[in-house]
Amino acid sequence: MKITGVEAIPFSVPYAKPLRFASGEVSAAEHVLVRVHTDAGLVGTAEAPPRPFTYGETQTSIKAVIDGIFAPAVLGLSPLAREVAHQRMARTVGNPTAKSALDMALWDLVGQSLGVSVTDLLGGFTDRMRVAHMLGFDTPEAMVDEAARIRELHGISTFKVKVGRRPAALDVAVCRALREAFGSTVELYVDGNRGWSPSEAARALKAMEDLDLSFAEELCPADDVLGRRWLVRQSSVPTFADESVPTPADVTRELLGGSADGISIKTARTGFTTSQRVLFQCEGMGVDVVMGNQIDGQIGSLCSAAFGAAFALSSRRPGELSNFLDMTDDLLTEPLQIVDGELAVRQGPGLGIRIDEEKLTRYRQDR
Ligand code: MUC
Ligand code: MG
Repeated sequence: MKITGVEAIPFSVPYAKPLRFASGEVSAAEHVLVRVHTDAGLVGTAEAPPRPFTYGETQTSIKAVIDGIFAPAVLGLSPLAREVAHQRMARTVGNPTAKSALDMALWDLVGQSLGVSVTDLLGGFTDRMRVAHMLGFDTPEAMVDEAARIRELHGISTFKVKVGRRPAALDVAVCRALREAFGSTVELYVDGNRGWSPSEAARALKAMEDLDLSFAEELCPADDVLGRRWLVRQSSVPTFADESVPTPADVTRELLGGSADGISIKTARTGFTTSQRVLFQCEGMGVDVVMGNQIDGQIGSLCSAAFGAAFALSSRRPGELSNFLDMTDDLLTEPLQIVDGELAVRQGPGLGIRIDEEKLTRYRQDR
């Protein structure tokens, strides 16, 4: 089987409710659908969600780098030759989301050709993931209402609270309101998206000391090298690295430097091949992971779940797999369902993605 073509299709689906956080805001899923065609007639599929404010990629840049550089680099290769594809793509630095979508589409093809799911191909640990839901910036009342609604509708009881506003008292009030409203029936953790300085983060963590937070993600920027180490040393909760660790080398740097205790793995930015490396690296170093969300649509969430469920360590914690609930629509013929706080992995073969062509025609932006 050989790769005969790669399509990068920009599409946009509006959000019902924008998601706001310290580094930006998302009000439409302006993503790129990636399809890898083969001479066997099989098509591998994945989606690339650009986050310009985080990695500098845009919908336009992702399409351009795939059309102009990555597609020509993989044409004629066997989808099994993922290491060759990666070696060729690695000549171009950056562009993690574009590379990852292509990588996941290749794994989809390998799974399809063998007749097995990607979860089984990777590790086959379980067939489902517990789900954590992200609460974007709003008033304490609105965020408590949102958590109650999501718990009622989908049985989700783990919430990641977006923090990093200034003054931090706004976010402390939200976390306190959530804990008071739900007591010990919910798990809470926070994500600052680099919004605070190390000293602001230290004060905020101290003010939330009694709230039983499971961990705190990316409270201040990785470039605050000494400040981050200082923060980690005194933090009463484990600190996780997210956008500071887009590569395995970054993971090494953050962990060995004492700047993080755990790692967020996002298939949108490390695909399956590199996510696997990061996961094994964390396992080898005895470090916790969480399956994060790059504000993926249903295709991306399905990919995260497929990876998370494949391994013991990545399925241990609830994964962030519910951002698609904020979208008005999506491209799958069979929408994802979160039931009793869990998302089941598609049984495949491959990733089990089937695109509704009528919806793609409606939302694609290149025609
Ligand atoms: C998160 O965990 O930070 C926000 C920006 C991004 O790249 O991912 C989201 C969620
Ligand atoms: Mg994060």
